[in-house]
Amino acid sequence: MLGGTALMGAVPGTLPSVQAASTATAAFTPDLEIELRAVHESIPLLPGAPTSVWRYRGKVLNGDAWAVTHHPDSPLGPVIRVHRGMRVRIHFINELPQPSVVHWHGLIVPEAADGHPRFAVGPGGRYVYEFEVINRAGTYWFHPHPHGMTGPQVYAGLTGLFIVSDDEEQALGLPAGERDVSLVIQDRSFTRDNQLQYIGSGPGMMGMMSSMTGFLGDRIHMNGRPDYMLAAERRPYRLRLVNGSNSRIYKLAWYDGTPLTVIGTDGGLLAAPVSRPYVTLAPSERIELWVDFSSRAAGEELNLVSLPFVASSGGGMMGRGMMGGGPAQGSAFPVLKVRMGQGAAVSEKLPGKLASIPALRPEQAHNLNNPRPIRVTASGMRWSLNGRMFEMEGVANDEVVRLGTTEVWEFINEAGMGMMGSMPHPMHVHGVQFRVIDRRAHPSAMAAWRSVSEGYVDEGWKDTALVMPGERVRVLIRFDHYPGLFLYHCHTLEHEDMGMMRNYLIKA
Ligand SMILES: [Cu+2]
Repeated sequence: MLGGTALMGAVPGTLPSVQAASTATAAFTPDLEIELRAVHESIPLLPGAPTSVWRYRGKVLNGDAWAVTHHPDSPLGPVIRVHRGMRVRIHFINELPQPSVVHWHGLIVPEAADGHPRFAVGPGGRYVYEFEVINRAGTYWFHPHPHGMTGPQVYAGLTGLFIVSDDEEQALGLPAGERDVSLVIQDRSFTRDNQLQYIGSGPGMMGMMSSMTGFLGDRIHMNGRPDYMLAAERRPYRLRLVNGSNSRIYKLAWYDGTPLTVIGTDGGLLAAPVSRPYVTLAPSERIELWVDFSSRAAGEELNLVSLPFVASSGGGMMGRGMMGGGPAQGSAFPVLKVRMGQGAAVSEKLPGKLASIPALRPEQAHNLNNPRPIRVTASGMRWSLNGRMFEMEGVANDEVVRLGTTEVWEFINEAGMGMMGSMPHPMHVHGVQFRVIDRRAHPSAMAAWRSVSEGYVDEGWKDTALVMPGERVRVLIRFDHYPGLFLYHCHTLEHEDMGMMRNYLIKA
């Protein structure tokens, strides 16, 4: 049921033996203990019949009750809030009719707690996650990661946030409480009887298309709701934007052209704020904005939109939005409405320096002049990496890194699929936060690249880098925490489910 466990291409004798954790460890003393259930529920989302969803329900067993909150009337999972240094134990209970496992996206946790698909538990199964929060303050999230079923499970509603704070961040006095708003952006399509419509990768023409382009819905949900509106005071806000969509990339901008002030990326706050005309946000990426609503008029309405962009090079058949009937990748549409309140305007200053970012220089890499290539390839009608598909425990000789070393990896997106041309692929690496060194676009793909590149925010720590058609992205990664078998993959969930994922081994 969980796929093969063949050791094809494995490095003999190097696979670590990891005890799948079904019970708590006596030696681990948690500061926060949570129960997290994946359940089936019916929720009223649209007028008429309720919508059947799968969702996470969280509950604090031991620790501060404020650490877990739920969005009202939403299928979105809980927001878990922790402080850096806390030790967390999470009891996952799978009440779904199929296997699942939880990945803590962006968090650096031990191998057994990372949500590798080989640790998926079946219906009724349990898994205990134990880890210390060593990440910087930032916006992280969690979602299922069972092999071949991540796309449909996330789409059904299984998504939650994991927000980390730390002393340095709290000393900044950034907007807090009601003015610290997390926003999960997802696209969805519905059947006529209000049920979520999903075309996963599978047999037939539609399945084949979905496995190539990824699933694209026809309406935007914010924090799980189709009708979300942010009622804001005329004061500065901290907006944490999370792209929780299966495949859709957003090019986010204020409709009136106001530039965006970016203060954070996947791995936390930037050293200093940066300004962008728009931000490009691929599946699983996060961007934190500081938005000053104090200059807005009482009652004014603001619109955050996704601007059009060129999503493919080559034939460009993917431009037609065949999947789910939704607008094509790169189409324009409204994303979020913000309405100003009637209260008095209050201005605040954004600090010019936000965080001290640990130095990581390309010269520290042992392979600066010989980057490890991660090449997007097409194997038949499926996307693959370096010509290989996912193998549950398979890891090749060139997928082994040494604990304590720094490397340059180069994501290379030059392959096309005939009429489909080539496509954007957001590349995610588990077990690390990395820095983007540079990006280069092939002359034949400049139209696509130029249509999004001003929205890249590479100044901070990342765990996912969008690689556009014809683009090469070099990233700098230090493997300095936990040894073990971790994943790297495309975060277009239909690509990942079809095998655009590989293990890599951090060898102690
Ligand atoms: Cu992909």
